[in-house]
Amino acid sequence: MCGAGLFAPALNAAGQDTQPNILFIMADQWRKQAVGFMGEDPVQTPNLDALAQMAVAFDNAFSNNPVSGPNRACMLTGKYTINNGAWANNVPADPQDESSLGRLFKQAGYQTGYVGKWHINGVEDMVTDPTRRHGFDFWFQSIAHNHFRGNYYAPHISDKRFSVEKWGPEYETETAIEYLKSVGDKPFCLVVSYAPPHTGGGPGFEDRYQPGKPYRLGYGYAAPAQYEKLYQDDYAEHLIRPNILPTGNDPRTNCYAHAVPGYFGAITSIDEQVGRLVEYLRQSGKLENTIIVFTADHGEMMGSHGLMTKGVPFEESVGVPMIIAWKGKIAPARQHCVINSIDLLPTLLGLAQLQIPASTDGTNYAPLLLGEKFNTPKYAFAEFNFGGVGEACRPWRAVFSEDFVYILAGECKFKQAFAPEGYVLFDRKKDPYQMHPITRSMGYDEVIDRYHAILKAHLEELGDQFLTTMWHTPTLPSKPTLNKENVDPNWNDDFLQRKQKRDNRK
Ligand SMILES: [Ca+2]
Repeated sequence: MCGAGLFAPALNAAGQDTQPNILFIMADQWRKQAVGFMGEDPVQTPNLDALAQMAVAFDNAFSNNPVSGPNRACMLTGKYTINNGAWANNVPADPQDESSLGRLFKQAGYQTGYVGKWHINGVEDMVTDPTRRHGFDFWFQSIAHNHFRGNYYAPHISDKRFSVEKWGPEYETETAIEYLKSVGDKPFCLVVSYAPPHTGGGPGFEDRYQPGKPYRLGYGYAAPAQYEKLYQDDYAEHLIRPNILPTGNDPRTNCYAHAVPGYFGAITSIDEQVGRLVEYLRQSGKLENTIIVFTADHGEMMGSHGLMTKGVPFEESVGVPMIIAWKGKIAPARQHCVINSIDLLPTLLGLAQLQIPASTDGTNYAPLLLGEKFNTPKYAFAEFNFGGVGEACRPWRAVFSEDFVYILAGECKFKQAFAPEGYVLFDRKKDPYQMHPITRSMGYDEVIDRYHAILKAHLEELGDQFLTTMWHTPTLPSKPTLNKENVDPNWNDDFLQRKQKRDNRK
């Protein structure tokens, strides 16, 4: 408990003198199916299962833009891609954005901290310039995906990056707990952003490869041995989802089986670290006054439809875990309504009774979480343009409800699922594995028309010119139309030139 005089700005709209703390935990490439209580993947997450017992856990949470940088920008700003500027990996989100998690809680008098992977500061993601940290004061950034020997940048320790020989999630959790000890009784907003279960490289990955990519040892899915041992079944023989395309046991071609121990092992290891964080809050007496979020930037296909990683509109790629806990305040429940990554920011502001900027696109779900009257959104949206700058444009736009997903796609590698006109509908309840694409004259024409109109209206409202510039366009643009140009207009051109030079040397 703190006296209001210590941090008068922390008084919220209701005049409360104690603000709830925020612990925002995210992982990279963690699909929603890979949480134990969901009953889908054969994965062990006892700590998240326990967290869900004191939380609202959303079954239908969707990444807005299922690739790293873009969806991190969506989560932290509460804005759609078109409005936050991060349209591909390595394109910076506007560091001055007025709608930004760290900045808004700092302005409200919170101690703000960020531990782990960032990836929204463009090509030079190591954030040496404090004005580019979106309001986070304590800065402990992990760089790239060397999960067993992480590279870190922490200006209070060194002005240069340094590496630490330890499993990243474990080290970062220790760092986060040290930070929590340092804030004392002041309200905090801390993001802990784990880089696994995303693929990685460096020490510990020597015998790994990323299925679906050209055979190259030294990069792939991995976790400390004790966690991988939990998942040594012959997954090539026992497909974990019916929509996986079996490709045999050859490690050079197998879509997923050789990735399972590393992927699920990393998940179980992070689950243990989430447990440590929650336990610290419990022991320090802060659990009842801390809102805990667990989510991910996007999912992982893991062999479904013959695909790995993300970037596509299928359930495994866009579906993310979303657990929001506030012990004693939020009644535990499983929620089936749709929710997007951009809704987290306004929801946290709503729970803390802080003002939500007018420019925020997301919806405040706080009333739903607190059992108050709430007009539940019926639709969630997702999009994709590029993976990284300079990569092929594979754009699509999608609208989700609890019942259906309707997708429009331009040029993309999964086009076999689509009608020649570039659309597809899936019945999410009857066909959860999306093995039966629906096009016209299959009894769903009214639904197709209705969802097309909803998606079109959404794109028009945003000023997204997808329908005219990307859908059915032989020459795709080098970048999508944005309402908010990023603050370094030359940054991306410079990157493209450097990439071109590198490619020419190969
Ligand atoms: Ca990612």
